[in-house]
Amino acid sequence: MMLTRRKFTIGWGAFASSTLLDARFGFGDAVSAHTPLPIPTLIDAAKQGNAVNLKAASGRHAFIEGKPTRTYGYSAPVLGPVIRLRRGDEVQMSVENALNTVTTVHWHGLLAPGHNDGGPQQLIQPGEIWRPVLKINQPAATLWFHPHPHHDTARQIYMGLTGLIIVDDGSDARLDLPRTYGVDDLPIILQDRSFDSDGSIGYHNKDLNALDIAYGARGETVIVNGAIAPVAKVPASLVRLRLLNAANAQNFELRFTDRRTFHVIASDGGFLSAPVMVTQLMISPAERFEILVDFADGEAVALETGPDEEMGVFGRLAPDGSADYVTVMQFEPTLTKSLVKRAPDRLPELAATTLASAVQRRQFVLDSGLCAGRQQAGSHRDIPALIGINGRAFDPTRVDVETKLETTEIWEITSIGMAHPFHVHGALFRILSIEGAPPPAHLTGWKDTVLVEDKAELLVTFNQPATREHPFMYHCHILEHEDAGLMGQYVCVY
Ligand SMILES: [Cu+2]
Repeated sequence: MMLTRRKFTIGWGAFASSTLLDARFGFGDAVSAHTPLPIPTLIDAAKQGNAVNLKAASGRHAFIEGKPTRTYGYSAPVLGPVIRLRRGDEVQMSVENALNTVTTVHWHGLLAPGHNDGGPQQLIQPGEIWRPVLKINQPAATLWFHPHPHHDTARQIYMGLTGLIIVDDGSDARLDLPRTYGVDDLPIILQDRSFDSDGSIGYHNKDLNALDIAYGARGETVIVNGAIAPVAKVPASLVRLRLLNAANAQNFELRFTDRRTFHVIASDGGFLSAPVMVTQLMISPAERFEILVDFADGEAVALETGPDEEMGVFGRLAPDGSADYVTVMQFEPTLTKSLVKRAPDRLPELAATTLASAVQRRQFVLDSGLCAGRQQAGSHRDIPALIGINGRAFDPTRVDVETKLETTEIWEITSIGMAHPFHVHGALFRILSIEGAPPPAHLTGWKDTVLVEDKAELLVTFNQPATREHPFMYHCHILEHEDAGLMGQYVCVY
């Protein structure tokens, strides 16, 4: 029932119940925010013998002061640690499932074989421990990890199961980038939640209705690292933000209140070839961007997010529908520490995209069943006609695509009904075209997730093996779409 209410607060904000308009945690109420930005524990794998233990368990966390609620986390009440892994290392992971339900852990963006990828077949039963050995062999990047059990991914992530991975290849020091974790190198995990009046964030699969699935779960309150409108005290210098959109469905349209420019230096798979200066940045579910923000002027400033333009009237965040932009978090520069002063002019060179190498062109039509009145529309108006890819819903027993190891292919993605953030496991891609045009500069680097409004062409590189027993997934990262079947699977062999 709670999701029905969420739908109305998002879609028909003007009529939202006044109980939601609690000024203490309302959007746009920047001046009242005092919660310090929570900084997740850093696990530096190399400093502990490249053995990392994670425990997925339920906990309690007060998003709203004095109103703790039931949550899930990895070795924490909510969210999880930031794990730093070094390129070239072999890491013994151990994931204990202390939940009372089955889970998996997917290393999103990590280049690992299918049997280590943590997809829906890699189930960890309650009480069991999964012990994959991860060989880290990819350039520096910000990745993340989250559950992937089919039909329960959305709920488990919503309850708090999300952590970050930093792949370190030594380039931070070479490029003199901000790199002091928790000081001038900050993880920024962006999510949105709906809170009941008692502060709880219940999410019940059985209560999902057709519209919840169609639009994905969207809340009226943005949280950053599990806190509402937190404040980060930062040095009055250049600060690196590792942005992750870990929302179930919401696109964030980020800018600073004073419209300052900032540099985008990396996307999902690693560095861009040069910093890209922007004043606004859209980040869709599962995407990561690393940005450099200059706080040398010592002025406090807020990061804010605008309406989700992909959602039309459903994209407004403010509970009363009044504000276009709402506060995500604040930054308060302190003059005591001054670290890196300026952004580098150049970053590591990116390989040119060579179309000639592509051995296949494939088409993927993502349909969330939103187009009412289509031929295949069901007899009942509230039930989406079809949620699936190329006319087929996910079937764990069916392999949809067979790729060859060490080849590249052009994947043409078409969205029907609404914009879908398309994600490929086990591979990185470059965007050849998006909405009929070459990609904007900040989307020219390596990616594993891309928001497709109408159409995108991707050059996908396959370097990781996956068998029929442990195939890779490709899917929409609106988690309710994924759980409802907007997912396919591929193998990758010689
Ligand atoms: Cu989707």
